[in-house]
Amino acid sequence: MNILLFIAFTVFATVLARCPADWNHYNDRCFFLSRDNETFADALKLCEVIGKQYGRVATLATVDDAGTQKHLANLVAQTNSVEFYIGANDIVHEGTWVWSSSGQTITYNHWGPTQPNNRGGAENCAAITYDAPYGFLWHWVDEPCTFESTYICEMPFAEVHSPVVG
Ligand SMILES: [Ca+2]
Ligand SMILES: [Ca+2]
Repeated sequence: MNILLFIAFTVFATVLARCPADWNHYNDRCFFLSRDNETFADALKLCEVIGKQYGRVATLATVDDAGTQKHLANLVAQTNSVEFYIGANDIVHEGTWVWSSSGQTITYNHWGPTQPNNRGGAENCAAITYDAPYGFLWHWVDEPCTFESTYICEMPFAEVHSPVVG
């Protein structure tokens, strides 16, 4: 490869490989905490819209290991909100929890006491919540997807596109 072209591409890729100012970087992803309260469907849609502003595919947060759970718990603990939607949901098949990002069945989980309990037969969306008297220390809760809550978006830290010229 032409060395100048290589340098130009490297610079270009580097520019893309970072999180916007109000996003938080953790491993291979950027996270964004909303201040607005939305239904699960609207939260998901808004994440996608926000991501497009940066040319990336954003969705609700995929909390797929203990490290990510701990990192996000520390982040949300600095806000005034006690509940944030994440991407886990069992909308398609009751009891089969999948991530909105990939459609893959969840493997890691951090459910709070007696969760998920699908109360009233109508709890298909997951949030992380703080309710110490009930044992929720940013544990997961399933709740109606129509509940309006703050939410966590995620998008890739680096997404390499072909340079667009002109
Ligand atoms: Ca359910
Ligand atoms: Ca529940």
